[in-house]
Amino acid sequence: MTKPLNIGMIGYGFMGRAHSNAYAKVNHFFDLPMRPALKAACARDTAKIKAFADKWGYESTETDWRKLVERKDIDAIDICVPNNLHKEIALACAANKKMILCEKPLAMNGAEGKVMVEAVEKAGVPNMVWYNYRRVPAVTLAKQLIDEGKLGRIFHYRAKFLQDWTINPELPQGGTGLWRLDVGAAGSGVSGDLLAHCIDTALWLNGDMSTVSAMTETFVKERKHNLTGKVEKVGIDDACIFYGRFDNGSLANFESTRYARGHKALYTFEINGEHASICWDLHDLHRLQYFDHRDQGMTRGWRDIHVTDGDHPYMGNWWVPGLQIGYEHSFVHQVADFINGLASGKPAQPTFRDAQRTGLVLDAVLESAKSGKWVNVQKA
Ligand code: SOE
Repeated sequence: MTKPLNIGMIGYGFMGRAHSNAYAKVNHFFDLPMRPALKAACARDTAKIKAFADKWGYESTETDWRKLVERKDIDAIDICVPNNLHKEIALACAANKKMILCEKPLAMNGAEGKVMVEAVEKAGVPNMVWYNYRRVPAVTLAKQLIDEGKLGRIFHYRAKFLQDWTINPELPQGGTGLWRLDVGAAGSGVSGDLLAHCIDTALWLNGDMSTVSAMTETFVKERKHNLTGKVEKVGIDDACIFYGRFDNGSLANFESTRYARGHKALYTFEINGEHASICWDLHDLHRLQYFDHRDQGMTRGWRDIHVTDGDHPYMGNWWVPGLQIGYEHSFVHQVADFINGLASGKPAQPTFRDAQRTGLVLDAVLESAKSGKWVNVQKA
């Protein structure tokens, strides 16, 4: 029998569903030495967590995360709650020797992240942060092409994450579903929520960043707060644009906003190297655009790679060539990699330490937006 990996899930929102789905499916498609067992789901609202547990097949429920973290029958805790709770829960997990799979961003800021990295490393507990887009096969293929040197020297890295769901000034902030608008719960706005993804992918594909210059804007300055019932100042950034330099000498150009009418989750990146360029687009996530200047002149042009062949990353585990997969599969891949990392002793990335690099870029971006000056990125 495959060994169980007993999961305790904290939270039941969008990410609670995405991760639960991954735990449930992963062994159907990947040959792994362990099988996630959905042991317990936890949230304050008894009725809601019972309904969630029932729907996704969790064996039991808890309404106090501290109890869950202390349970002897749990191996790994999945933190799927607003960002302001990540640190406290992660520290308790480390103290109780639980593995941790933490939703992104790792923490509210770099200072919190540092404490979390130290705690998990001191306790020696396996840890990972859910930057899932690394495991979209087309993005993983981009990584392979870059690592093989196909692009040569990199000149430009351009990324955007555009949404449009907060344009309505009547939309409240705070509470279930809307905590991302509440600076007290989220720490920041689009920078921590959306740019965090772009930065994680960029650091993975193109290495560390040294310096940034940013600007942010909050278009709607006040919103009703769902928890207090009062109209309160909005503390998050609604939009953030920044430039920067990578350690390899290439230039960074990043933008994210929730005010790009018509765009729902348009995460795109483009990388320009001396020999070749790569483009990727979340709305068409199973494709990778590739241009190679070394191709024969007459037929040189952008290739539209349908990333569905058996030799493409992860794809040999799914259907047959030509049949694409989607968003939820990136989470399945991340669980598979986490389990293989436990077995091999080579931890799946990003660990807390790796994700802290993104946190430090975010700190520099927000500081630069505030001061109007270029800011150096601290080294993790
Ligand atoms: C916000 O709308 C959001 O759901 C983010 O929180 C996720 O991290 C991102 O992947 C999609 O957009």
